[in-house]
Amino acid sequence: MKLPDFYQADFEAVDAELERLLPPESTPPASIHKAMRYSVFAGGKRIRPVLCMEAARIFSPDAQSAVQAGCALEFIHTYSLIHDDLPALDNDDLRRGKPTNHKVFGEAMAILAGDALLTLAFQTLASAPIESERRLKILALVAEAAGTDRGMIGGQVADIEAERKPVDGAGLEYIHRSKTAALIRASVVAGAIAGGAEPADVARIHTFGEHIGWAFQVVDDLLDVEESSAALGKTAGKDQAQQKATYPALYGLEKSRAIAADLEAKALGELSLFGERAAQLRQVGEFLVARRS
Ligand code: GRG
Repeated sequence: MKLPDFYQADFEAVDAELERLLPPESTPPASIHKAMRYSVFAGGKRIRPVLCMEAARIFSPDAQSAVQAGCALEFIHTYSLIHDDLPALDNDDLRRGKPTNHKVFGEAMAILAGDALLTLAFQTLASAPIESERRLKILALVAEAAGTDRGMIGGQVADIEAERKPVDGAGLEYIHRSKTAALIRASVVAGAIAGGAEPADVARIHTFGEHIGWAFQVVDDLLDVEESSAALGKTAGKDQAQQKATYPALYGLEKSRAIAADLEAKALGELSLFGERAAQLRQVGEFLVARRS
């Protein structure tokens, strides 16, 4: 799917901000800053910061205040990928078509680069140019989404514990909503709050983010089965090899595609009240679910 023009502009704004927020490679100790920068600039799609900016744009013409919050979400996302690739977790050599962080910098530095990016994320949120009450709300919701109770780490733990075991629909839903959807939901909710949305509108954006994030992970499960490693930029077929709990494994390909389509429809339905103001966020949502590397 071709990316819309505004996506390129958002992408460039995010990259410039990431560049500003990350210490230069020359800052001592240079090794950690090199490792952090390697993964942040390894070719990610910047979905989470773009979602954050586009959610903010529904409520405010100026998405500038959301760029910094969006970068914090990209730091958390990048840390999760670095740690997920480690030998103790997924043990992967390839990410975004490049050697994984620990393959280049060693395991110790990869662990520390992940830790440092998570820490920098909260430093970044704490200093974001957003009115203080709203900034605090964003800090709390991002911490919750990255955490253990229905957040990213909780989902990752449930994912590991479900390997090679039968998992039912409720268990699978918990994993996908926590491991992946929580951070995507936090990205749009943070953007909406940064843009000054009222609580009822924040709730709509929350439901949009939850469902589009869940659909995104169902599509990711499908891609792992349907695409090659070269097309994905990471090792394909790993879910089956590791007997992971996935939608195709539980429901088959056809039903999984239908589930992804239903989740997408539910997500996009939440935006209808915003009309044209949400046109760009809608397009990013569609891209997420239609994505092909
Ligand atoms: C290790 C704390 C910890 C958590 C790991 C999110 C996660 C939990 C692991 C990462 C691997 C994985 C299966 C992630 C699911 C979400 C997903 C599909 C990530 C890929 O996101 P994209 O497509 O990646 O936005 P790019 O490369 O574009 O940034």
